[in-house]
Amino acid sequence: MTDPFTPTPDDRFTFGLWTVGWPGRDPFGDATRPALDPVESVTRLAELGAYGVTFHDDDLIPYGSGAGAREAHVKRFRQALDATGLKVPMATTNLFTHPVFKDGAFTANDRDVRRYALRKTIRNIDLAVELGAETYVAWGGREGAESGAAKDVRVALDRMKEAFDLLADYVLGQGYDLRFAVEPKPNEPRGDILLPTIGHALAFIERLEHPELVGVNPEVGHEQMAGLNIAHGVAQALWAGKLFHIDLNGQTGIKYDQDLRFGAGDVRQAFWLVDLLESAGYRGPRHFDFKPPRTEDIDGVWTSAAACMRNYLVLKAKAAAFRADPEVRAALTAARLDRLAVPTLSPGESVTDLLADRSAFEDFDVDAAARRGMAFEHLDQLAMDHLLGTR
Ligand code: XLS
Ligand code: MN
Ligand code: MN
Repeated sequence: MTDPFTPTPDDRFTFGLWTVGWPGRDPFGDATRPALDPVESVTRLAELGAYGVTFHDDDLIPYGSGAGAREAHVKRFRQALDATGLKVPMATTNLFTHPVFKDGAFTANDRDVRRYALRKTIRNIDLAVELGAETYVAWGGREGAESGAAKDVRVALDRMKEAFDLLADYVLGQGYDLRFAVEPKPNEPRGDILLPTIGHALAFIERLEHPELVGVNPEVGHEQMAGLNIAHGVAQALWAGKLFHIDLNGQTGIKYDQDLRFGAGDVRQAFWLVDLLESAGYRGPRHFDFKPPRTEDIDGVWTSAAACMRNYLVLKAKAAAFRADPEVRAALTAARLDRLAVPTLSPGESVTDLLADRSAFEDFDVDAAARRGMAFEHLDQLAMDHLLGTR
């Protein structure tokens, strides 16, 4: 019997080259694994059933490569893509490793650094489009500060807007079919990062000249680093029509960015997130941005990558079983989810009508309404039973 949790390209699972390729260097220790050739990553990920790969410019073309070397790296990569059928739905820029970006890229205090960051980004946008990418992620890891006066946040946001406006103009001018996805993160590597949460990013996007070209790329662990509920954040992004991409991984609470494999960490939030993505009909790639722990050798890397996809498919099956369970349907009705879907005012009803409605206030039995239980615990326990495999 085939394992029902074996991924296929139809599942649209994608991985960053920097995820499986992470050699395990952290602030306290050296690399524990050798560098991984992007071509090997493409081959192995295809064998595991992935749909595509994504990259930062410097993951594919080592920083500082000359024109000839650059061309050779791209050619080998393209050949591996052709041989395996893997796609490149997204790409992004490394604007954080080189010391020149120590005070940020689009919002660095130094104007020449900002201009360089824009050029580096545009160069990789051209390559991303050539390779078929539809989404360009922008994670501003170094856009931030460790101290108060060092960054005038309002002015820095002006510069951030300037950068996105310019990039949107560029994409439109070139006739590219490419949208941007801002990736929020509250901190690390900066003490505080600008656009720290999904909500901050959504508000920022509305101030841009081309908001239609810009959405978000929420990362599970990043919202959880801020103590937030990732499923709620993603739901708001969906509500705003702004879920352009997603970074799936695992995190246990408010601490450093753990980048655990998807499903590890807060498994309940992972369950609700998969339930949301699947029931909302999210069509984009399911992109894993995780780091196989530095305890692992290369076999452990592929075990960890395969587990990201397996856990997604297991949670997808469990969420579907939860939604299809007749007792869950009854519990949803008992919890009055159907009532939430009914608009608070009737069609055509005005505020004057509401004020005239004595049943809404004067005759409303507040105490009786306050006594009604919501029956949420039963509903949640059914979800727990599905998740734990006891239903
Ligand atoms: C780091 C981010 C990064 C982005 C892409 O915390 O998750 O990997 O996804 O630059
Ligand atoms: Mn992360
Ligand atoms: Mn990420």
